[in-house]
Amino acid sequence: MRLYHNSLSSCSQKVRMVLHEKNLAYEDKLIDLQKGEQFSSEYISLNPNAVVPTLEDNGIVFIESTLINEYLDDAYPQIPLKPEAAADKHKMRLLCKKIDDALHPACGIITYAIGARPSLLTRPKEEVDALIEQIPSAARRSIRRSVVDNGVRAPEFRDAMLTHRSMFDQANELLADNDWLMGPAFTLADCALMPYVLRACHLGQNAEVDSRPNLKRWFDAIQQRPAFNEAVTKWTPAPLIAAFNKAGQTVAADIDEVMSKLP
Ligand SMILES: N[C@@H](CCC(=O)N[C@@H](CS)C(=O)NCC(=O)O)C(=O)O
Repeated sequence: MRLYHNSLSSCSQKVRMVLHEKNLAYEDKLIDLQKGEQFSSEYISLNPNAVVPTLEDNGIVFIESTLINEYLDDAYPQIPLKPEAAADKHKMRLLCKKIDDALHPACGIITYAIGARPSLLTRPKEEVDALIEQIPSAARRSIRRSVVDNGVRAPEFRDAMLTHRSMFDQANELLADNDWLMGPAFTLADCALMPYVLRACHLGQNAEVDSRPNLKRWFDAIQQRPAFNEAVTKWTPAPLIAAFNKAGQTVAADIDEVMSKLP
């Protein structure tokens, strides 16, 4: 099995978490997103969306992190990470779909607006423009431009923060009577949400987690799992996280102002 991934990418963290929870061995190939390695013709022939992760198993290529995790759970069922009942599986998939459809793009926005922007602004504008120009989807290109140009004052930023808040509220409720999102058992849904809670903290938004006690308890518990260390901690570059956190402190007052405005 070979995983094409990036150390900090949320979707890569989510797949690595499942691989380690299931004790599955894999080779890995790092894709440097800041250098634009995702746009190489060799990589695009594996993943036409020019995003990580991509998994190769038995000569077959799998893309889309949620579907990769479903594949892993079906192909390697020894340590199951899905609930048993069909209706519970649907409930889990609905939550994973919401994370993919709403939270993932919102996370890209807050990551670029807070964390990645300061270093992008030190690079020649033509170089950054050329990088953005290669994003295959016009909608994603336009959001990326807006966020790199305007940071937390980009019109997309406020909505992205509100999406995080509403998703974190939903998780906090689900966790009121349960250790894990789908009940007493740890599932793919926990692996799916974890990277976004982690990213909010890396970007200095810890208050979004600390103010939701059930979510905080869940996040503390997931960080104690051996798989978290293998899938996340070992891949997390401390200097970059320190820079993200500092960037979060620098724009804290701007974020407060943007978030306090009426819609
Ligand atoms: N729906 C895709 C999304 C993958 C995705 O957006 N990956 C990001 C990193 S988390 C990426 O590769 N971005 C490349 C870029 O920003 O150019 C999945 O779940 O695999």
